[in-house]
Amino acid sequence: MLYPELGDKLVVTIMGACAQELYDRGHKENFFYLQHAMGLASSIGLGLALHLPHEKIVVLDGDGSVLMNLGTLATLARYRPRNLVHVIFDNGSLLSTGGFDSHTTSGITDLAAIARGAGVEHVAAVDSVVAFGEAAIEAFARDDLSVIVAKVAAVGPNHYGMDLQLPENAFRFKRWIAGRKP
Ligand SMILES: Cc1ncc(C[n+]2csc(CCOP(=O)(O)OP(=O)(O)O)c2C)c(N)n1
Repeated sequence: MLYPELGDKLVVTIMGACAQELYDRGHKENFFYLQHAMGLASSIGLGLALHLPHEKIVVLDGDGSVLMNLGTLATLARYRPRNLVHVIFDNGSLLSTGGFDSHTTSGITDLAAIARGAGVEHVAAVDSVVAFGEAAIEAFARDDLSVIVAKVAAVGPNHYGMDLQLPENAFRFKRWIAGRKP
């Protein structure tokens, strides 16, 4: 559902299932898959958003990754980039490394509540495809920081691997940005 909307935006994903699913849909030069640095996709997204105010930045994140860098939500709220959409796919699991339960399992930790408490004004918590689509459309149209926490099943791709290493992805992503007209 998201993929057709991402062609003109800077997209940063976490590693693992999220990156693989986007890559398998068809890589684009405006996609950056942040390998290894668990939790920091939204921090990279914040840097991009602040320095490229004319671009729309989309971060595709996971619950385990956000839990590893919870301070990111407070930092996002503090700097409030108007051009950043932070999507957290909350599958309650560290799916990419074997499917261990995360703290959001069984309703223990509520990431949307944490985002609101951190000071993010526009937070959507969704658990259906339709509600997700509506939240995404609103967030892309909104001229303000948006966080979407989407409850999803802990189901991922049946394979991992990309013909694109992190440094090459980073160089090409940077070139794509440089080639954009302000
Ligand atoms: C600091 C650090 N610890 C552990 C890992 C190993 N690791 C890679 S992906 C992942 C799970 C990510 O979970 P989540 O963000 O919920 O995404 P999901 O895999 O469920 O899509 C882990 C533990 C890592 N890359 N970095």
